[in-house]
Amino acid sequence: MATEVAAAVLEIPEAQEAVAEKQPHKLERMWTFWYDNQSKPKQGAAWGSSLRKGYTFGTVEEFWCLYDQIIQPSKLPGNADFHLFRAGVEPKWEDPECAVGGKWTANSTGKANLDKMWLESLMALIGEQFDEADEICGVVASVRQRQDKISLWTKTASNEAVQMGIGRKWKEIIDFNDKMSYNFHDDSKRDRSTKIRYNV
Ligand code: MGP
Repeated sequence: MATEVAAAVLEIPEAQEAVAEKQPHKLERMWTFWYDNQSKPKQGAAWGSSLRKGYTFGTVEEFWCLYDQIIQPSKLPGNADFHLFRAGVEPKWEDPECAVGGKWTANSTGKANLDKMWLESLMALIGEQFDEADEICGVVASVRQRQDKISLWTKTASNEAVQMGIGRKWKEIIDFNDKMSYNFHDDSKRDRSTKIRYNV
């Protein structure tokens, strides 16, 4: 019986469409949400001890389901971070994929702007909008007393041409009109007031 139905479905174009519509839309790669709430740090706790791994997904449908359920970065407490990273890559300088990398940072001009830049970035990542997609490690939304921000982590900091290409593209995607700067994680490890290596 099942084979008959399957055969019928295969012969009727409308039925084929209906079946196709029910299939989840697979993404090019898998992605993982992470969350770090450092609003009440435990005394003496090492950096990363409050970092939590969230859901991993691989379809458009799962993405929207998760996006609808997680709160927006604008609602996060101070000193919290939201991350979306390629599955298998941890949002840490110590991860082998990030070790010689760096990040572009866009300071937010307000909470609504933070949410908008976050969503645009998520869609750009899962939709593989960057030519140098393999260079992208992930994106982080950070709520800070001084100024909220979004950072795009990339893999090979020393490759200026690639990073400039990514920076320009990201700026366009999030519709960012201010200057955006790039830092090497290696510099951040050494010194908190990190050097700006590139600008777009
Ligand atoms: P941050 O939160 O990335 O910078 O790093 P921010 O937001 O400019 O600084 P803040 O003070 O406003 O939060 C802040 C500090 O956290 C760094 O100086 C490091 O001490 C530590 N840190 C951050 N990251 C992303 C890492 C990491 O990946 N690994 C380690 N070991 N420490 C980190």
